[in-house]
Amino acid sequence: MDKLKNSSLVDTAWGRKSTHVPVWLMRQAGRYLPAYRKVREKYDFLTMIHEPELVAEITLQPLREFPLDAAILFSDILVIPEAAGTGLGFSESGPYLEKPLKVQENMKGFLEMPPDVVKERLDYVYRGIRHTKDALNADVPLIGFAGSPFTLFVYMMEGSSSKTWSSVKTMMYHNPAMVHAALDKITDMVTIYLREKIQAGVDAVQIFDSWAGILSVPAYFEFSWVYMEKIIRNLEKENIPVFAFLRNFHSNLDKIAQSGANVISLDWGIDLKDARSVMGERITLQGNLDPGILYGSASEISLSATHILQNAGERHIFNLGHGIYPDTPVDAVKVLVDTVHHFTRS
Ligand code: 1CP
Repeated sequence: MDKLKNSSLVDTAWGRKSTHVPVWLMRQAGRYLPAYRKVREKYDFLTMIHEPELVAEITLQPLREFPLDAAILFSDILVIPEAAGTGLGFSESGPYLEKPLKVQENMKGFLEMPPDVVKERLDYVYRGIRHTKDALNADVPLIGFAGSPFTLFVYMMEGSSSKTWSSVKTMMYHNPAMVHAALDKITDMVTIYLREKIQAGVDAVQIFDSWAGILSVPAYFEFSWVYMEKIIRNLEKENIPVFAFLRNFHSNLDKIAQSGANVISLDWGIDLKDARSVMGERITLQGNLDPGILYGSASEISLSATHILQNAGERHIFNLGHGIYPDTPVDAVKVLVDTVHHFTRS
């Protein structure tokens, strides 16, 4: 495994000068790519994330199409719940957990579980990382990731996406002590998991708080952000950049900027100029193109991307505000990556 050579992504994350604005895309490995769909015809999703050779292959696919500045490991945030005994299935409408924690006995079993089950049971992920690093050019960093404790808790309680999140909210507002006990356990699991991923070779980690936006502002700080901060602190000594992605949460960004994360990734609900003005210059911002703009014309894509590039400030990693949609035209992604790479600040 070669050591990572000069990377614009890692440099920008640490606030060092870089020759260009780095760009990668959330869900860059996925269904919009014909090469992905071809593999997917042969294997189901769960087999694909469990097989290290397939993980490496799919992680590399988008880099063969576009000169992206990072690879993100092909995997899923739901591997932690699976390792914690919830079971993981995949249907037409997406992934689901077979034994959600809203069932009392399942919660009891979970709270008694040692957090280091994520070491052995997720060995296939760490093997996938080693395979991928062997196949990846030495100048392209590999991003590892996990779901935030709250986002994982939401899936673990409900079993799948929900409109009202009634199981989660009922427990939050009736038995907050139990919610905090579960969040503490997930925080320990995520910490151990990310340390193992770093050990296996990832060059940066992103924590996905995809369900941040379902909470009120005070509830967000009580049930999610404290645990994000704890993980960020736990990873301080690892000496690799930590990214935090918050979906649909744009409040108290001055406080969010103080967490110790190197990079805060935001969705398109806020202009990065506004985010920058409250967060200051000493943090890297990532984002935040509406993935729906990739349905637009080449000139619209360039114009929208340039607006973001001009407003984000020096410390900026270009990305979408959330994952790329499965029916995105491949040519639109080419236009986007080219626009970012040709941009020079005036
Ligand atoms: O082929 C298929 O049908 C599978 C689709 C798919 C893919 C390609 C899923 C199911 N997961 C993934 C890969 C994935 N998931 C990656 C790979 C690396 C990359 O970005 O290229 C990553 C980082 C994730 C992370 C993930 N999974 C998140 C956090 C990011 C986000 O989108 O907010 C979440 C919430 C999940 C759960 C999940 N897995 C898959 C789906 C469709 C979902 C969403 C379920 C739902 O809430 O309805």
